[in-house]
Amino acid sequence: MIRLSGAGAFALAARCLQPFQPDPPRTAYRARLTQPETGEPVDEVLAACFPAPRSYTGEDVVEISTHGGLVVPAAAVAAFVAAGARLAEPGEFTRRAVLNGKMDLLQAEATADLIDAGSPAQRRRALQQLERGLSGRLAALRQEVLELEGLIAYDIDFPEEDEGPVSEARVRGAWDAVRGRVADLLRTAPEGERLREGALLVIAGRPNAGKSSLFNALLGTDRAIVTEIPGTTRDAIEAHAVIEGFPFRLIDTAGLRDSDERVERLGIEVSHKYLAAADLVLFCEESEDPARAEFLAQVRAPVVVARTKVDLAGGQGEGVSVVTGAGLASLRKRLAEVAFGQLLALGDVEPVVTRARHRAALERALAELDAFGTARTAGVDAAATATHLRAAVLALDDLIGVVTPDDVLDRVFATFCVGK
Ligand SMILES: Nc1nc2c(ncn2[C@@H]2O[C@H](COP(=O)(O)OP(=O)(O)OP(=O)(O)O)[C@@H](O)[C@H]2O)c(=O)[nH]1
Ligand SMILES: [Mg+2]
Repeated sequence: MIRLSGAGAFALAARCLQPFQPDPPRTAYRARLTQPETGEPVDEVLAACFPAPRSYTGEDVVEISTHGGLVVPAAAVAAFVAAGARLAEPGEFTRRAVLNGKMDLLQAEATADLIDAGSPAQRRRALQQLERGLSGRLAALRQEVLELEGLIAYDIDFPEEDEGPVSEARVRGAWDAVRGRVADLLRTAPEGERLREGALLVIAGRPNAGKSSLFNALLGTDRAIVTEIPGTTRDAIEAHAVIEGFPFRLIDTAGLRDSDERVERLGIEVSHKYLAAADLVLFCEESEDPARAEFLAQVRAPVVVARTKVDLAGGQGEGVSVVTGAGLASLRKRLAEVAFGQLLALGDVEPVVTRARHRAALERALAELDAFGTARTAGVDAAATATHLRAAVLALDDLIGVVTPDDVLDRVFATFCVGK
Protein backbone atom coordinates (compact mmCIF):
# COMPACT_ATOMS: atom_id res chain seq x y z
CA MET A 1 0.00 0.00 0.00
CA ILE A 2 1.30 3.44 -0.92
CA ARG A 3 0.28 6.43 1.15
CA LEU A 4 0.38 10.08 0.05
CA SER A 5 -0.05 12.71 2.74
CA GLY A 6 0.00 16.51 2.77
CA ALA A 7 -1.75 19.57 1.40
CA GLY A 8 -1.00 18.67 -2.23
CA ALA A 9 -1.80 14.97 -1.97
CA PHE A 10 -5.08 15.10 -3.91
CA ALA A 11 -3.75 17.23 -6.81
CA LEU A 12 -0.70 15.02 -7.03
CA ALA A 13 -2.71 11.79 -7.06
CA ALA A 14 -4.97 13.25 -9.75
CA ARG A 15 -1.92 13.45 -12.08
CA CYS A 16 -1.45 9.66 -11.86
CA LEU A 17 -4.89 8.15 -11.25
CA GLN A 18 -7.64 7.81 -13.86
CA PRO A 19 -10.23 8.49 -12.67
CA PHE A 20 -9.43 10.54 -9.57
CA GLN A 21 -12.43 10.55 -7.23
CA PRO A 22 -12.10 12.26 -3.85
CA ASP A 23 -15.85 11.73 -3.36
CA PRO A 24 -17.24 9.90 -1.55
CA PRO A 25 -14.38 10.15 0.95
CA ARG A 26 -12.87 7.08 2.68
CA THR A 27 -14.24 4.80 -0.03
CA ALA A 28 -12.06 2.49 -2.07
CA TYR A 29 -12.55 2.63 -5.83
CA ARG A 30 -10.80 1.13 -8.79
CA ALA A 31 -8.48 3.26 -10.93
CA ARG A 32 -5.71 3.00 -13.46
CA LEU A 33 -2.30 4.21 -12.36
CA THR A 34 -0.13 5.76 -15.08
CA GLN A 35 3.31 7.32 -15.30
CA PRO A 36 2.52 11.07 -15.60
CA GLU A 37 5.47 11.84 -17.90
CA THR A 38 5.09 9.01 -20.41
CA GLY A 39 1.43 8.14 -19.89
CA GLU A 40 2.48 4.51 -19.61
CA PRO A 41 0.05 2.36 -17.57
CA VAL A 42 1.63 0.99 -14.36
CA ASP A 43 -1.11 -0.99 -12.60
CA GLU A 44 -4.80 -1.32 -11.88
CA VAL A 45 -5.14 -0.14 -8.28
CA LEU A 46 -7.59 0.49 -5.47
CA ALA A 47 -7.52 4.07 -4.25
CA ALA A 48 -9.21 5.83 -1.32
CA CYS A 49 -9.15 9.51 -0.35
CA PHE A 50 -9.17 10.73 3.25
CA PRO A 51 -9.75 14.51 3.39
CA ALA A 52 -8.16 16.32 6.35
CA PRO A 53 -8.59 16.13 9.26
CA ARG A 54 -10.16 12.65 9.23
CA SER A 55 -7.10 10.69 8.18
CA TYR A 56 -4.19 8.87 9.81
CA THR A 57 -1.92 11.93 9.66
CA GLY A 58 -4.65 14.54 10.02
CA GLU A 59 -3.73 15.85 6.54
CA ASP A 60 -5.23 15.06 3.13
CA VAL A 61 -4.30 11.43 2.52
CA VAL A 62 -4.61 9.16 -0.52
CA GLU A 63 -4.00 5.45 -0.06
CA ILE A 64 -3.28 3.31 -3.10
CA SER A 65 -3.21 -0.47 -3.04
CA THR A 66 -1.25 -2.00 -5.90
CA HIS A 67 -1.01 -5.64 -6.88
CA GLY A 68 2.25 -5.83 -4.94
CA GLY A 69 5.34 -7.82 -5.84
CA LEU A 70 8.69 -6.23 -6.60
CA VAL A 71 8.41 -4.26 -9.83
CA VAL A 72 4.87 -2.86 -9.65
CA PRO A 73 5.12 -1.03 -6.30
CA ALA A 74 8.51 0.44 -7.25
CA ALA A 75 7.09 1.69 -10.59
CA ALA A 76 4.04 3.08 -8.78
CA VAL A 77 6.20 4.97 -6.28
CA ALA A 78 8.32 6.27 -9.18
CA ALA A 79 5.15 7.54 -10.89
CA PHE A 80 4.10 9.51 -7.80
CA VAL A 81 7.62 10.86 -7.36
CA ALA A 82 7.54 11.99 -11.03
CA ALA A 83 4.25 13.75 -10.23
CA GLY A 84 5.96 15.70 -7.41
CA ALA A 85 5.90 13.49 -4.32
CA ARG A 86 8.94 12.69 -2.21
CA LEU A 87 9.69 9.53 -0.25
CA ALA A 88 8.58 9.51 3.38
CA GLU A 89 11.11 9.22 6.16
CA PRO A 90 10.91 6.42 8.71
CA GLY A 91 7.83 6.97 10.87
CA GLU A 92 7.03 10.27 9.14
CA PHE A 93 3.30 9.56 8.79
CA THR A 94 3.01 8.70 12.48
CA ARG A 95 5.15 11.72 13.38
CA ARG A 96 2.75 13.98 11.49
CA ALA A 97 -0.15 12.25 13.22
CA VAL A 98 1.41 13.19 16.57
CA LEU A 99 2.12 16.79 15.49
CA ASN A 100 -1.45 17.15 14.20
CA GLY A 101 -2.93 15.83 17.45
CA LYS A 102 -4.28 12.58 15.98
CA MET A 103 -2.43 10.55 18.58
CA ASP A 104 -0.08 11.16 21.49
CA LEU A 105 3.54 10.08 21.74
CA LEU A 106 2.66 6.96 23.75
CA GLN A 107 0.32 5.82 21.00
CA ALA A 108 3.01 6.47 18.39
CA GLU A 109 5.43 4.31 20.36
CA ALA A 110 2.73 1.66 20.66
CA THR A 111 2.30 1.70 16.86
CA ALA A 112 5.97 0.77 16.45
CA ASP A 113 5.71 -1.85 19.21
CA LEU A 114 2.67 -3.39 17.57
CA ILE A 115 4.53 -3.79 14.28
CA ASP A 116 7.63 -5.15 16.02
CA ALA A 117 5.67 -7.51 18.28
CA GLY A 118 7.10 -11.01 18.17
CA SER A 119 4.89 -12.63 20.78
CA PRO A 120 1.20 -12.50 21.78
CA ALA A 121 1.97 -10.74 25.09
CA GLN A 122 3.85 -7.97 23.25
CA ARG A 123 1.01 -7.56 20.77
CA ARG A 124 -1.65 -7.35 23.50
CA ARG A 125 0.39 -4.82 25.47
CA ALA A 126 1.08 -2.63 22.42
CA LEU A 127 -2.58 -2.69 21.45
CA GLN A 128 -3.64 -1.70 24.95
CA GLN A 129 -1.24 1.25 24.81
CA LEU A 130 -2.42 2.17 21.32
CA GLU A 131 -5.97 2.26 22.69
CA ARG A 132 -4.82 4.88 25.22
CA GLY A 133 -4.55 2.53 28.20
CA LEU A 134 -1.37 4.19 29.44
CA SER A 135 -2.31 7.65 28.15
CA GLY A 136 -5.61 7.48 30.04
CA ARG A 137 -3.93 6.49 33.29
CA LEU A 138 -1.40 9.33 32.97
CA ALA A 139 -4.13 11.86 32.19
CA ALA A 140 -5.93 10.75 35.37
CA LEU A 141 -2.73 11.11 37.41
CA ARG A 142 -2.13 14.55 35.95
CA GLN A 143 -5.67 15.55 36.94
CA GLU A 144 -5.05 14.29 40.48
CA VAL A 145 -1.92 16.42 40.82
CA LEU A 146 -3.86 19.46 39.58
CA GLU A 147 -6.58 18.77 42.14
CA LEU A 148 -3.95 18.56 44.86
CA GLU A 149 -2.74 21.96 43.75
CA GLY A 150 -6.34 23.15 43.99
CA LEU A 151 -6.47 21.97 47.62
CA ILE A 152 -3.61 24.26 48.61
CA ALA A 153 -4.84 27.18 46.50
CA TYR A 154 -6.33 28.91 49.57
CA ASP A 155 -2.97 28.72 51.37
CA ILE A 156 -1.33 30.27 48.34
CA ASP A 157 -3.80 33.15 48.21
CA PHE A 158 -3.84 33.79 51.96
CA PRO A 159 -0.43 32.73 53.20
CA GLU A 160 -0.72 34.67 56.46
CA GLU A 161 -3.84 32.80 57.66
CA ASP A 162 -3.17 29.94 60.08
CA GLU A 163 -5.88 27.54 59.03
CA GLY A 164 -7.39 27.37 55.53
CA PRO A 165 -10.74 25.75 54.71
CA VAL A 166 -9.00 22.53 53.63
CA SER A 167 -7.58 20.40 56.44
CA GLU A 168 -3.97 19.34 56.31
CA ALA A 169 -5.14 15.71 56.62
CA ARG A 170 -7.03 16.07 53.34
CA VAL A 171 -3.99 17.51 51.56
CA ARG A 172 -1.84 14.67 52.96
CA GLY A 173 -4.41 12.07 51.90
CA ALA A 174 -4.61 13.37 48.33
CA TRP A 175 -0.83 13.61 48.11
CA ASP A 176 -0.36 10.11 49.47
CA ALA A 177 -2.88 8.66 47.00
CA VAL A 178 -1.39 10.18 43.86
CA ARG A 179 2.16 9.47 45.01
CA GLY A 180 1.23 5.82 45.56
CA ARG A 181 -0.31 5.54 42.11
CA VAL A 182 2.75 7.02 40.39
CA ALA A 183 4.97 4.63 42.37
CA ASP A 184 2.76 1.66 41.40
CA LEU A 185 3.06 2.52 37.72
CA LEU A 186 6.81 2.98 38.06
CA ARG A 187 7.11 -0.49 39.58
CA THR A 188 5.84 -2.02 36.33
CA ALA A 189 8.87 -0.63 34.45
CA PRO A 190 11.35 -3.52 34.87
CA GLU A 191 8.97 -6.16 33.52
CA GLY A 192 7.43 -3.74 31.03
CA GLU A 193 10.83 -2.99 29.49
CA ARG A 194 11.65 -6.69 29.63
CA LEU A 195 8.47 -7.34 27.67
CA ARG A 196 9.63 -5.08 24.85
CA GLU A 197 13.14 -6.52 24.69
CA GLY A 198 12.54 -10.15 25.65
CA ALA A 199 13.70 -11.68 28.93
CA LEU A 200 17.33 -12.74 28.82
CA LEU A 201 17.22 -16.38 29.94
CA VAL A 202 20.64 -17.95 30.40
CA ILE A 203 20.87 -21.73 30.54
CA ALA A 204 23.77 -22.77 32.74
CA GLY A 205 25.17 -25.84 34.46
CA ARG A 206 27.96 -28.38 34.31
CA PRO A 207 29.17 -29.87 31.04
CA ASN A 208 26.85 -32.57 29.76
CA ALA A 209 24.03 -31.55 32.12
CA GLY A 210 21.63 -31.40 29.17
CA LYS A 211 21.64 -27.62 28.63
CA SER A 212 21.71 -27.64 24.84
CA SER A 213 19.05 -30.33 24.73
CA LEU A 214 16.76 -28.19 26.88
CA PHE A 215 17.60 -25.08 24.84
CA ASN A 216 16.50 -26.92 21.69
CA ALA A 217 13.36 -28.22 23.40
CA LEU A 218 12.34 -24.74 24.55
CA LEU A 219 13.00 -23.37 21.06
CA GLY A 220 11.21 -26.20 19.32
CA THR A 221 14.07 -26.66 16.83
CA ASP A 222 17.47 -28.33 16.93
CA ARG A 223 19.58 -25.22 16.99
CA ALA A 224 22.44 -26.19 19.32
CA ILE A 225 24.65 -29.23 18.85
CA VAL A 226 24.04 -32.00 21.34
CA THR A 227 26.53 -34.83 21.99
CA GLU A 228 27.39 -37.13 24.85
CA ILE A 229 30.84 -35.49 25.00
CA PRO A 230 31.16 -33.04 27.89
CA GLY A 231 32.24 -29.61 26.64
CA THR A 232 30.28 -29.74 23.36
CA THR A 233 29.05 -26.17 23.51
CA ARG A 234 31.97 -23.75 23.29
CA ASP A 235 30.27 -20.47 22.54
CA ALA A 236 27.11 -18.79 23.77
CA ILE A 237 24.24 -19.35 21.34
CA GLU A 238 21.33 -16.91 21.32
CA ALA A 239 17.85 -17.44 19.94
CA HIS A 240 14.43 -15.84 20.33
CA ALA A 241 11.71 -17.99 21.79
CA VAL A 242 8.10 -17.45 22.78
CA ILE A 243 7.30 -19.18 26.06
CA GLU A 244 3.72 -19.11 27.33
CA GLY A 245 3.11 -16.18 24.98
CA PHE A 246 6.00 -14.12 26.38
CA PRO A 247 9.21 -13.13 24.55
CA PHE A 248 12.51 -14.61 25.69
CA ARG A 249 16.07 -14.40 24.46
CA LEU A 250 17.47 -17.84 25.22
CA ILE A 251 21.21 -18.22 25.70
CA ASP A 252 22.81 -21.65 25.67
CA THR A 253 26.24 -21.53 27.27
CA ALA A 254 29.38 -23.60 27.59
CA GLY A 255 29.20 -25.93 30.60
CA LEU A 256 30.76 -24.36 33.66
CA ARG A 257 33.86 -26.08 34.98
CA ASP A 258 37.54 -25.40 35.47
CA SER A 259 39.02 -26.26 32.13
CA ASP A 260 42.60 -26.41 30.88
CA GLU A 261 41.55 -26.21 27.29
CA ARG A 262 41.87 -22.64 26.03
CA VAL A 263 38.90 -22.50 23.66
CA GLU A 264 36.56 -24.03 26.18
CA ARG A 265 37.82 -21.68 28.87
CA LEU A 266 36.96 -18.70 26.66
CA GLY A 267 33.48 -20.12 26.28
CA ILE A 268 33.12 -20.40 30.02
CA GLU A 269 34.18 -16.79 30.40
CA VAL A 270 31.43 -15.84 27.95
CA SER A 271 29.00 -17.82 30.10
CA HIS A 272 29.92 -15.75 33.11
CA LYS A 273 29.38 -12.53 31.19
CA TYR A 274 25.90 -13.59 30.14
CA LEU A 275 25.12 -14.72 33.66
CA ALA A 276 25.91 -11.24 34.90
CA ALA A 277 23.40 -9.72 32.45
CA ALA A 278 20.68 -12.37 32.81
CA ASP A 279 17.09 -11.60 33.76
CA LEU A 280 16.80 -15.19 34.92
CA VAL A 281 18.93 -18.29 34.91
CA LEU A 282 17.91 -21.85 34.19
CA PHE A 283 20.33 -24.06 36.09
CA CYS A 284 20.51 -27.62 34.76
CA GLU A 285 21.73 -30.57 36.77
CA GLU A 286 21.40 -34.27 36.14
CA SER A 287 21.70 -35.08 39.80
CA GLU A 288 22.26 -32.94 42.85
CA ASP A 289 25.17 -30.73 41.79
CA PRO A 290 27.61 -30.18 44.68
CA ALA A 291 28.69 -26.89 43.08
CA ARG A 292 25.11 -25.59 42.90
CA ALA A 293 25.17 -23.52 46.08
CA GLU A 294 28.44 -21.91 45.11
CA PHE A 295 27.06 -21.13 41.66
CA LEU A 296 23.81 -19.68 42.97
CA ALA A 297 25.74 -17.41 45.29
CA GLN A 298 27.38 -15.78 42.27
CA VAL A 299 24.29 -14.80 40.28
CA ARG A 300 22.02 -11.92 41.12
CA ALA A 301 19.20 -12.94 38.77
CA PRO A 302 16.49 -15.34 39.93
CA VAL A 303 17.39 -18.99 39.27
CA VAL A 304 15.14 -21.83 38.21
CA VAL A 305 16.70 -25.23 38.84
CA ALA A 306 15.85 -28.04 36.42
CA ARG A 307 16.68 -31.65 37.19
CA THR A 308 17.42 -33.05 33.71
CA LYS A 309 17.14 -36.49 32.09
CA VAL A 310 14.47 -37.77 34.49
CA ASP A 311 13.70 -40.56 32.04
CA LEU A 312 17.03 -42.13 33.03
CA ALA A 313 15.96 -42.06 36.65
CA GLY A 314 12.97 -44.13 35.65
CA GLY A 315 10.78 -41.04 35.46
CA GLN A 316 10.92 -40.67 39.22
CA GLY A 317 10.35 -37.35 40.93
CA GLU A 318 10.31 -33.77 39.68
CA GLY A 319 12.34 -32.91 36.63
CA VAL A 320 12.39 -32.68 32.88
CA SER A 321 13.20 -35.03 30.06
CA VAL A 322 13.67 -33.98 26.47
CA VAL A 323 13.22 -37.63 25.51
CA THR A 324 9.74 -38.11 26.99
CA GLY A 325 8.78 -34.44 27.23
CA ALA A 326 8.02 -34.86 30.93
CA GLY A 327 8.08 -31.66 32.96
CA LEU A 328 8.56 -29.34 29.97
CA ALA A 329 5.12 -27.76 30.20
CA SER A 330 5.47 -26.95 33.89
CA LEU A 331 9.01 -25.66 33.30
CA ARG A 332 7.68 -23.24 30.65
CA LYS A 333 5.02 -21.98 33.07
CA ARG A 334 7.60 -21.53 35.80
CA LEU A 335 9.93 -19.54 33.50
CA ALA A 336 7.11 -17.22 32.41
CA GLU A 337 6.11 -16.72 36.02
CA VAL A 338 9.59 -15.86 37.22
CA ALA A 339 10.30 -13.47 34.31
CA PHE A 340 6.85 -11.89 33.97
CA GLY A 341 5.02 -12.72 37.21
CA GLN A 342 4.01 -9.12 37.86
CA LEU A 343 2.56 -8.67 34.36
CA LEU A 344 0.72 -11.99 34.66
CA ALA A 345 -0.80 -10.81 37.93
CA LEU A 346 -1.76 -7.39 36.50
CA GLY A 347 -3.47 -8.89 33.45
CA ASP A 348 -3.89 -6.99 30.20
CA VAL A 349 -6.12 -4.20 31.49
CA GLU A 350 -3.76 -2.44 33.92
CA PRO A 351 -1.38 -0.07 32.13
CA VAL A 352 2.33 -0.77 32.21
CA VAL A 353 5.32 1.39 31.25
CA THR A 354 7.57 -0.20 28.67
CA ARG A 355 10.43 2.18 27.88
CA ALA A 356 13.34 3.88 29.62
CA ARG A 357 11.79 7.17 28.48
CA HIS A 358 8.63 6.38 30.46
CA ARG A 359 10.60 5.34 33.52
CA ALA A 360 12.70 8.52 33.53
CA ALA A 361 9.62 10.78 33.33
CA LEU A 362 7.79 8.91 36.10
CA GLU A 363 10.87 9.02 38.30
CA ARG A 364 10.95 12.78 37.80
CA ALA A 365 7.26 13.11 38.67
CA LEU A 366 7.72 10.97 41.78
CA ALA A 367 10.76 12.96 42.93
CA GLU A 368 8.78 16.22 42.59
CA LEU A 369 5.85 14.77 44.53
CA ASP A 370 8.23 13.65 47.26
CA ALA A 371 9.82 17.10 47.31
CA PHE A 372 6.33 18.56 47.74
CA GLY A 373 5.68 16.27 50.71
CA THR A 374 8.97 17.16 52.37
CA ALA A 375 8.53 20.90 51.80
CA ARG A 376 4.99 20.78 53.15
CA THR A 377 6.14 18.97 56.31
CA ALA A 378 8.93 21.49 56.76
CA GLY A 379 6.36 24.32 56.66
CA VAL A 380 7.60 25.84 53.41
CA ASP A 381 5.09 28.41 52.11
CA ALA A 382 2.36 27.05 49.85
CA ALA A 383 3.36 28.96 46.72
CA ALA A 384 6.86 27.47 46.85
CA THR A 385 5.59 23.91 47.41
CA ALA A 386 3.22 24.30 44.47
CA THR A 387 6.17 24.65 42.08
CA HIS A 388 6.93 20.96 42.75
CA LEU A 389 3.38 20.02 41.73
CA ARG A 390 3.78 22.08 38.54
CA ALA A 391 7.02 20.25 37.78
CA ALA A 392 5.32 16.88 38.39
CA VAL A 393 2.57 17.81 35.91
CA LEU A 394 5.21 18.83 33.36
CA ALA A 395 6.94 15.46 33.74
CA LEU A 396 3.65 13.66 33.04
CA ASP A 397 3.02 15.98 30.08
CA ASP A 398 6.44 15.11 28.64
CA LEU A 399 5.58 11.45 28.94
CA ILE A 400 2.28 11.78 27.08
CA GLY A 401 3.99 14.07 24.58
CA VAL A 402 1.95 17.25 25.01
CA VAL A 403 4.80 19.44 23.80
CA THR A 404 7.65 17.34 22.53
CA PRO A 405 11.02 18.74 21.48
CA ASP A 406 12.34 17.67 18.09
CA ASP A 407 15.20 15.59 19.45
CA VAL A 408 12.80 13.47 21.52
CA LEU A 409 10.63 12.96 18.44
CA ASP A 410 13.74 12.08 16.42
CA ARG A 411 14.65 9.40 18.93
CA VAL A 412 11.16 7.92 19.08
CA PHE A 413 10.78 7.78 15.30
CA ALA A 414 14.33 6.68 14.52
CA THR A 415 13.33 3.04 14.94
CA PHE A 416 10.21 3.23 12.76
CA CYS A 417 10.00 1.68 9.32
CA VAL A 418 9.35 3.76 6.21
CA GLY A 419 5.66 4.00 5.42
CA LYS A 420 4.39 4.09 9.00
N1 LIG B 1 18.06 -39.78 28.25
C1 LIG B 1 18.22 -38.47 28.15
N2 LIG B 1 19.38 -37.97 27.67
C2 LIG B 1 19.51 -36.64 27.60
C3 LIG B 1 18.48 -35.76 27.99
N3 LIG B 1 18.91 -34.50 27.81
C4 LIG B 1 20.16 -34.58 27.31
N4 LIG B 1 20.54 -35.86 27.17
C5 LIG B 1 21.82 -36.37 26.68
O1 LIG B 1 22.88 -35.85 27.47
C6 LIG B 1 24.03 -35.57 26.67
C7 LIG B 1 24.47 -34.14 26.85
O2 LIG B 1 23.47 -33.28 26.38
P1 LIG B 1 23.73 -31.78 25.96
O3 LIG B 1 22.41 -31.16 25.74
O4 LIG B 1 24.72 -31.71 24.86
O5 LIG B 1 24.39 -31.24 27.30
P2 LIG B 1 25.08 -29.82 27.55
O6 LIG B 1 24.81 -29.45 28.95
O7 LIG B 1 24.71 -28.84 26.52
O8 LIG B 1 26.62 -30.21 27.43
P3 LIG B 1 27.86 -29.23 27.07
O9 LIG B 1 27.53 -28.40 25.89
O10 LIG B 1 28.95 -30.19 26.80
O11 LIG B 1 28.15 -28.42 28.29
C8 LIG B 1 23.63 -35.92 25.24
O12 LIG B 1 24.09 -37.20 24.93
C9 LIG B 1 22.11 -35.87 25.27
O13 LIG B 1 21.52 -36.72 24.31
C10 LIG B 1 17.27 -36.33 28.49
O14 LIG B 1 16.30 -35.64 28.86
N5 LIG B 1 17.19 -37.67 28.56
MG1 LIG C 1 25.77 -27.81 25.21
